Amino acid sequence: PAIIRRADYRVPDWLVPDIALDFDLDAARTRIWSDLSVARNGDHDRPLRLDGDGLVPLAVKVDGCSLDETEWTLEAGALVVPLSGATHKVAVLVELAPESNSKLMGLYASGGLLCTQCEAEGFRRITFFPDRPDILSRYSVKLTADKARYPILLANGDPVEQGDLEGGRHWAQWNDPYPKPCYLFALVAGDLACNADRFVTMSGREVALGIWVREADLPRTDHAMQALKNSMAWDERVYGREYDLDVFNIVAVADFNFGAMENKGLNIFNSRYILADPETATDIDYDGVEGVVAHEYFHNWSGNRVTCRDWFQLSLKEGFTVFRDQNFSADMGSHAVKRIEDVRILRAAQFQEDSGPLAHPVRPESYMEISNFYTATIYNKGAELIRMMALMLGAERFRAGTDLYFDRHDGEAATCEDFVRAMEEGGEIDLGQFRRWYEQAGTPHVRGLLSHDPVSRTAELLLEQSVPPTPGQPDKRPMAIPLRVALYDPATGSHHGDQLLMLTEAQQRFTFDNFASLPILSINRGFSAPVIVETNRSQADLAFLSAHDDDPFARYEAMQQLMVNVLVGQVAGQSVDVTAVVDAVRNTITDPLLDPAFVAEAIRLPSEAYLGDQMKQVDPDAIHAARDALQTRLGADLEPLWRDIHARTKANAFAVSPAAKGARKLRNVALLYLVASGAADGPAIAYGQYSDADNMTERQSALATLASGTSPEREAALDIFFNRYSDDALTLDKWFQTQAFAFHPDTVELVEQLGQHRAFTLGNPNRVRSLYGAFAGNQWAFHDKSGKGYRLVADCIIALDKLNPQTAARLVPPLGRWKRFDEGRAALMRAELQRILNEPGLSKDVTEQASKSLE
Ligand code: B3K
Ligand code: ZN
Repeated sequence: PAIIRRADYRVPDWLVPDIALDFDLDAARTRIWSDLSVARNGDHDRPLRLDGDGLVPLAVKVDGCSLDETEWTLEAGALVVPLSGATHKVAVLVELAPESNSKLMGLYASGGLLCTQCEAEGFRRITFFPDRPDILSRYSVKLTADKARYPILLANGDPVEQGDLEGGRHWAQWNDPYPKPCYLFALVAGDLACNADRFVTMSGREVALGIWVREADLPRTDHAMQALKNSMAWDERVYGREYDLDVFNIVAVADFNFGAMENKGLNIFNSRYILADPETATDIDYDGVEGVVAHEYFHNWSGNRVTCRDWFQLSLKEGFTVFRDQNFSADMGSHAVKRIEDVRILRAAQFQEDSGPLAHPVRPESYMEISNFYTATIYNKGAELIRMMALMLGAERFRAGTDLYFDRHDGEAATCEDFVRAMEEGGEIDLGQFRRWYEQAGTPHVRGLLSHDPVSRTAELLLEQSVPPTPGQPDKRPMAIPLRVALYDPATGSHHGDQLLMLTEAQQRFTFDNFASLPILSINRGFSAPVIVETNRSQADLAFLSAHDDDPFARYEAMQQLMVNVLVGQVAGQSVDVTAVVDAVRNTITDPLLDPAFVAEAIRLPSEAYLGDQMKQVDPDAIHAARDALQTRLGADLEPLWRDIHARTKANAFAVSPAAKGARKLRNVALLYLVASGAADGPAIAYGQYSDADNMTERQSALATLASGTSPEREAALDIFFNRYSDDALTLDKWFQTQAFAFHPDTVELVEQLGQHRAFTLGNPNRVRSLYGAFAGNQWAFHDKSGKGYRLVADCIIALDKLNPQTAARLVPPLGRWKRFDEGRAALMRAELQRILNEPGLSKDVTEQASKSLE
């Protein structure tokens, strides 16, 4: 497949200021007339080239006259029409069969609905069009369909008119006054019920809000609606940005390749990010709904009003919008806990990506298939870049920068460089060296060595940085790294203030006056930079910080590092002192001043994958054994405390408040330790929690705890869960996921059986991710040294690629981490990648991921 390069960007040959679309909708046969007004862009004689993917033009007209088949050509799917003048009208008729579109890109059917997904390149599967984000057009869309089957007809923008037709058909006309790239086009037709509400913007405009779902799901939409209204108010308050159409609609669909899509005025969501009620949604699900609703809403400005010039600029909208949704969620709940959660995700997904064969810069230089670049690097590392700029600028200048960005580029297709320049000008700061964050892949390593000179009573911090080589980038230059630090005086137990150090050289020294003795280093507070920090801090220093650091992230981090040191030491066969960890956990759970949600985060053991990341070579079995043993030890040593917490956090009635969520989080961790302790009544207590719970958070957590054991309660709870939710696809996903994630000795065999289960299907991406996605994230099971885990995932990739290449490609990266494992495992992983690549007719999506993964 061809490689697309950022350096090859050229302005479009033809612009399309206006497009009128006329859909005659039907699941088996949809006919679409598109009418484009096209304008030659610049002085050239090149023909009009309209991208198409799997389309056949049934009729082509130029300025009202039909062309015969000699007057246009099809080149690599694209319709090429020579034109003589400066402007023309071009009309094309195509026909589609949405019900047989299993890729879920373009126009497809999901559970009786017809809906679309266009980002990144799905519009070319609907009609012939220059499918690139720097072509902005005004859309007018007419939808016609059978009224009984498709009573609701929605598209972007504002509704204009509608009417009935003979033969039980009806139509609706929608116009979107804001020029937009075609990836933001959307339509939905179906039998949908509406949760209707309203919002009055800061300038007094009334907006009709609608969340559209199947009738039966209506009671599960209130949380999403509240999140939407909160988001609208937040963007006005924090960024001064208000909504700009008369209606804002969200539709939930069951079959969706990812989370949701920010189509102008008509967001389309994976139903798992809309539907929530206590019976079926965990607190994590509730937070997911809130965060994704906000994310898609915020795109209205960061993505839609200001869009991307080309797909290499994807992080312009995604990094910034993730940053915005993270801060929104923090404002809705706890800043400390949200930051810990976000860093955990960054480390789990992005750090792994950045250290493997698929590492790429936040602004990539090339791709084969753009769908493969909706990555943790573009999204989460991209958000960290914005966060660093916001930190360096300070709140006021950052706002001046974003105001300038939105005002200067409103209605345009912009670049990452445009954003950085707006930050520089609005924020009056030089970001010259900082731009390397967009260019260089790889997670920077920072070493911090603190020393003390009793004569001058000064402390000196020596900081060294290096960025590891990544594919295509063997040599790296130093980055501009903002590090928040504080030095604790062990005598007083306090520090002299938090400072922002800018590390810009490969090696740099910072001195601090007035220290009678060696202070304790608190570094990268708040996770001010997305880097890996190594220090010469002792276990005692970490224990001190785990009890006293006034930056909650640094406090959490000290605790985690304390645990990492013990576990990594054990895996390496060293004799290590576990009591420091036991003491630190005891201190944390008995500190009455701490937020229970924070406590729950701090006392959780680092994941097996994270522990693997700290080692030269990952030893999945040794890691599992060490972590399991420490969990048992903590469980047993602190057993009365876990019992007490578990009993004390039992609520009388369900609420979604931050306090209630925090209590549940802590209760679930207490249950985990209590069961891990080996106490005879552990499984019975877990089963009791499962049976008594009035909410999914406690029920699912109890199920997960049981699923990792071999008690009789395990089977009982899994059966009850299956029978209770077998009609509810979203909830049944949890049944698959819980088993795929479990630390059970037979997980590989269980996953193999679940892949054959009557309730399993490759047709639904959520179901695939619940089973194989979750399993590939279960380090111990997936990396079973038999290689069976690798084979299961490769089999799934091969089968799924024939239906849905985008979702198949997302399962490839775990197999690409072979360099991190022993030779035996590495050979097995490589063999599976090779087997995938040998498959005839493999998609571009999977080809790119698998071939890069083998390098
Ligand atoms: N912009 C979409 C993602 C589209 C993914 C296409 N493969 C959702 C989001 O980031 O908000
Ligand atoms: Zn997004």
